[in-house]
Amino acid sequence: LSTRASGILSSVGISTSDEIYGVYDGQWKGSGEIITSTCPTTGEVLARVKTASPKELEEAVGKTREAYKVFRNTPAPLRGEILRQIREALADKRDALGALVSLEMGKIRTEGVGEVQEFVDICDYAVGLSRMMNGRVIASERPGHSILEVPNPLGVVAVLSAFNFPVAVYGWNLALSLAAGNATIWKPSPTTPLCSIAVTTIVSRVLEANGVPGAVASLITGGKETGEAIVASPDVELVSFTGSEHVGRIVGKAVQSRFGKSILELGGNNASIVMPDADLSLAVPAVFFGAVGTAGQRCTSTRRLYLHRNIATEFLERLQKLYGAVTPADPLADNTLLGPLHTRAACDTYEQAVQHLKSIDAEILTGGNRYTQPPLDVGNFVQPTIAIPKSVNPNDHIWKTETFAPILNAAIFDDFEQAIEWNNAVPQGLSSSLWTRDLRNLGTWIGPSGSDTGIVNVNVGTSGAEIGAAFGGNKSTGWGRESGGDAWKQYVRWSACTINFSDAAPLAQGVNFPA
Ligand code: UN1
Repeated sequence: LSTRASGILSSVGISTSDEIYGVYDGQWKGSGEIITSTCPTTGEVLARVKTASPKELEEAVGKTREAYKVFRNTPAPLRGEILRQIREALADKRDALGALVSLEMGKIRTEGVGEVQEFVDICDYAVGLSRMMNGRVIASERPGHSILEVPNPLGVVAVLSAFNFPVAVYGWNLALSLAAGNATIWKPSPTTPLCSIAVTTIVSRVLEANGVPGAVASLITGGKETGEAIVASPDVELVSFTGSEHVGRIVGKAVQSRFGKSILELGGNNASIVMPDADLSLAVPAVFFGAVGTAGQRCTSTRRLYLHRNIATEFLERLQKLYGAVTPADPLADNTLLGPLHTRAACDTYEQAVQHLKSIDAEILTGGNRYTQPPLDVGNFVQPTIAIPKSVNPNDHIWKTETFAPILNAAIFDDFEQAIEWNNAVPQGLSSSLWTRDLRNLGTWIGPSGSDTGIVNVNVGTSGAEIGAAFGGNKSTGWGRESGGDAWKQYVRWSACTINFSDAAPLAQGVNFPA
């Protein structure tokens, strides 16, 4: 193991020798298949992780259920106190964990650290929530009656997370789930097991120190079969899945067929619209970050750019300048803005998308190639790309497909209504962003005839949402909501309780039924 990698692994408490356990349900274990964690920058194998055998998986689900039965009786503010300690423990390791994200996933260091910060933020939020998950008292139509709406813990929450946010998305789910009194089982992406092991090590220590069963936050690394078994398990009340539309469709159906609950965070195909009155000194760098940041691997990444004819030439010139100055490099190094794609397969997908653009005679303004020369050839490096497809028809493959790579497709519009129509015409509905200083455009954009996405920004790029509002997308993005806002309400089971404290027992709606 390189000193670069071993330093980071030891700083987060991961053993740098032999094979390591990838399962935790109160105890660390793993006697199933081995998965490897590979550094996307250097190609070096970072660790070999022992995943759950089918029997261990069954056991872990059982232990998580048992843990829930204990934890649901812990008063919510005490659960909040445990979350506060988890927050402190994470914040202590913010830089080390951030570096691990950068090492294993490939995003640049500041974004890795930012992701841990996002977990810290949602813990703060959930600490507050633990004293505010209020039910309601409703006026009854019957004398001497009261109606309550009572939130109780839901059960076991499975979190199936993706490689691109290997820490924060779990954090959103864990924090709300714990505040609500549930137990979680985390099945991370098979390509980022180390991030999940490092996080679970931190969380489990806090749980154990508080005398809470560790299986309140279980971890099961593994591949497709492991995911399928968890999704199918009647012992899992809620499946929170982040990933592709293709897999999300399968997960959604499987959970629905057993009448479980699901939260789906699927594809994004996010557009920025730039109006002629926009402040380009803000809009150009924001589009640059949205499209090139995280090497285009956020579900919120900017993939479509709609420019008003009056500013299009100037905008593209300025944007191309920024693209021209980007040199891909080690994401852990200071000043790097562009790291590698996460896998080799992602480079192939990138190349196919560029090939397709060429086949439809799109103009490639910049980029379009993979880096095949040393030292970058050992990593998954590609050039950030801006293309101008000939067709502006949003139903064409190139506009309606999410490619998880730094490829930005641009088109020119003449009127705002046209741009909104293009924004809304794709299957996905995660994020969108309008650049304008005109209040009238703003009002239209956030109103009934405006953007149909779950995240609708103004003079803010498509990516990089804070945790305070609910995060999620509409249409084929899956309609799921996580993180802030009212998202916590999905992590509890609601009971409508009618209570009669009178000496009579009248029926509702005045129904007469003498006995
Ligand atoms: C994701 O890409 O799956 O808004 C989540 C953002 C981040 C979360 C992205 N806060 O870009």
